[in-house]
Amino acid sequence: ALSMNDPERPLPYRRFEHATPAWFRDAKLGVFVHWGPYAVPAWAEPIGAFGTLDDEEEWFTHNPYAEWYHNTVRIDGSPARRHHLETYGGADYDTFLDLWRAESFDAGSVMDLVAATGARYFVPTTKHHDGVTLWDAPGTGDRNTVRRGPRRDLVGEFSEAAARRGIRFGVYYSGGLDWHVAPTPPIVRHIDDSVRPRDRAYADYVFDHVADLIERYRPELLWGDIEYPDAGKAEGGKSLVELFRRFYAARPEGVVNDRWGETHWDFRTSEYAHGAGSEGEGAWENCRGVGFSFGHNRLEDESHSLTGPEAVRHFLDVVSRGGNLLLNIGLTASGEVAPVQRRTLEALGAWNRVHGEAVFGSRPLGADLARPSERPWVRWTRTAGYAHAFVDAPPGTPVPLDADAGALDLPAAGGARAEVVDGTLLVTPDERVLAGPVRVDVPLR
Ligand code: FUL
Repeated sequence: ALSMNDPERPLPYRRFEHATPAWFRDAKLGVFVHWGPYAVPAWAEPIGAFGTLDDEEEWFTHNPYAEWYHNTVRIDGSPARRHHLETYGGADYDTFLDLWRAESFDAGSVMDLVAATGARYFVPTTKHHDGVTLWDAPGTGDRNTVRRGPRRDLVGEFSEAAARRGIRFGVYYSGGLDWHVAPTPPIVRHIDDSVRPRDRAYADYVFDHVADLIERYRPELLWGDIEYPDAGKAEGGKSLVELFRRFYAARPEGVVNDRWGETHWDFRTSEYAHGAGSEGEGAWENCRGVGFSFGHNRLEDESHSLTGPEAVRHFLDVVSRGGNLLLNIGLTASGEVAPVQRRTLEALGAWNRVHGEAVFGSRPLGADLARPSERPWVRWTRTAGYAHAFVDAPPGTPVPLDADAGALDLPAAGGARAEVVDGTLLVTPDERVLAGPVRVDVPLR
């Protein structure tokens, strides 16, 4: 995640001519799921949000990403290592694959929650850095969830549940790191080429996996992570270019993210605060967990997690800047959504049911028309004929809107208590029906 697209490096593969389909820009919200054997220990130090801590060694030694457990416990002197020794006697990582039972998992009820948020797409991990596949992937022998642990095709169950609800289905796949196929020392400082398997055999293995995902589940998003193995970068044979060809042949309206290396992408990505604010002009997506981890972390509570109103504000901030939010939940080993994460998704969904019409399918409002502000908190979107201001301020505070009164018909604004003083709209958000920002619709002149 740390050094994904370095513009200084040469472009090793042919660029694809594929315009980002409109549905992706309209979609605004997706739900991400991280689920794997790491949900059994479910242990990481909730030290903070990615992109807000400068010291990389500090990050990896105290990694708040619970899905990195297998890496963190191998770092000398890490608290996770101590925890692993004390709690599991230093057991082999694959013990967690067998202990993972998914006994309460019902893809339908997870997807009901996803649908209730208003999300238009859903992306589960199909193989994370531990290399465990959530379907019976070619070449994995019995090291997958069909043959061991849950003994179920989890990718298949997710994809069917999504299809039944009209939610687009995507797949996360870690091509860059696979700690099983190519055991490497733990990552302590940063992710660079030396920690990734790059050989032909691994490139073919990854190709067969992604080709199988495309064929079996017909995903509409390919969400790669930490690059593509280098031996498969050049055109010819089992290459990334061939995978993209197959993907777009199956799904002409599909999208791929920007983490397959320096290649074609339909959208760029940022993660928590990392890369946030510099996503650029094209389509992009910010991902983050409700808490500080993607994988379920039993050490996380409300204090580490977005509340409903915070999730709404983050969502609006992203959308007002032209992006999508891919909001992650980590399932517990039994297959449930932890109450703190469920509450946040439900609150976001409740807010979206009332205000989603000004968010989904919207576009950013030009800075020439109106400006966002932090204090009071104001963000803007635009739909046909309207600018929409979202305002979060203590009840009773007048909120001046920094907008161009020539282009926006402020006196005709509605949706909250609003009055025009000296050409500026004063909003008084005194009616808190819902937790979260209030909305003011301002007609465009
Ligand atoms: C990163 C990974 O290292 C994290 O574990 C997580 O999967 C995130 C979405 O991408 O690069």
